[in-house]
Amino acid sequence: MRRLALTLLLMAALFLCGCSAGQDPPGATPANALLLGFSQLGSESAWRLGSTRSIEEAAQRHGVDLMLENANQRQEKQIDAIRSFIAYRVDVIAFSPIVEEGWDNVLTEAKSAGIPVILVDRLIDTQDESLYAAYIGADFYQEGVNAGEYLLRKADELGAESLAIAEITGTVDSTPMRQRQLGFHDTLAGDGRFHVLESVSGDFLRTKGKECMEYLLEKYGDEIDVLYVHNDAMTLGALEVLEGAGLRAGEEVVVISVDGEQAAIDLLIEGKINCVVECTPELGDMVMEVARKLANGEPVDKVTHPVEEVFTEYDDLSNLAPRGY
Ligand code: GYE
Repeated sequence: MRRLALTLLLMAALFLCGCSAGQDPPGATPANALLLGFSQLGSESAWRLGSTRSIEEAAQRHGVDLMLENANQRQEKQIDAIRSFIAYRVDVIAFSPIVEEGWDNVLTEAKSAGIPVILVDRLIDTQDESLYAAYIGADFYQEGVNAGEYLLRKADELGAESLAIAEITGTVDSTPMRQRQLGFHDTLAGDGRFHVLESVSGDFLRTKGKECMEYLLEKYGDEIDVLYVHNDAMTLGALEVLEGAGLRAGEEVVVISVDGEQAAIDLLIEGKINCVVECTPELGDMVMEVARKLANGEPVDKVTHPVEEVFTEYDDLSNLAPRGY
């Protein structure tokens, strides 16, 4: 009798969740799925929105259960999110660190709890490399080199003897800001044709890119020959100001941007931007693959860079596929 009641109960439960034993309902992650905690740093740009979407879609594709927290540009909120993932005992933690410093304590806690950590998109500055298992993200130094190499070619084509550069950087102390700056400056160093008027931070935000451009234009006026901007969002803001001042972007001012979002590619084709260095937000699949290996105790590569391109005014972009971000 007891057995019959149990069987009936089980059948009712299976009926209610609409599935048969051993199968999961379509679209649901299996009960024993890998649980990944991901702390996104914010929503500051189309790139960042593309990054969040890439992680969400890849988690679905790979049957990974995702706990996603958005820190709205605040490091303390990222640290809180990582602590909550540890308390929840997720299988793997991934996060995009807003700045490089200040992670040792919370990552030591993750290490003590035996939870592997993946750095996504940006790096951290630490003496203890064992605090993270893997980094998946761009080679930002190379992106800066790519921007510099384009400018060398442009200067040659123009036959320019002297070019004054204004730089709008990303978030101070973040990896892309530091490395995009370094790669660019190193590439031009020693070539007497170039000098940097000033570098100001626009925090990767369109509104701040606009403010920076207002400041630069007021201070340097038409002295500015080249504008190097660390992301497309800030470039879009800066272009509003240049155009408002009657300056022809792409002609009177050479504009170099980074990311490769659709809006920037459209402006490159229109001739208002001269060079867009690609940085892809499509890291989701790589993150899920590495998370799976870590959860299984398998070895992983410490560093994985996606393949990235450079788009310039010298290229035929008529067949470029839609960017998706
Ligand atoms: O270039 C920018 C975003 O970390 C690579 O962050 C990322 C940068 C990207 O806000 O648009």
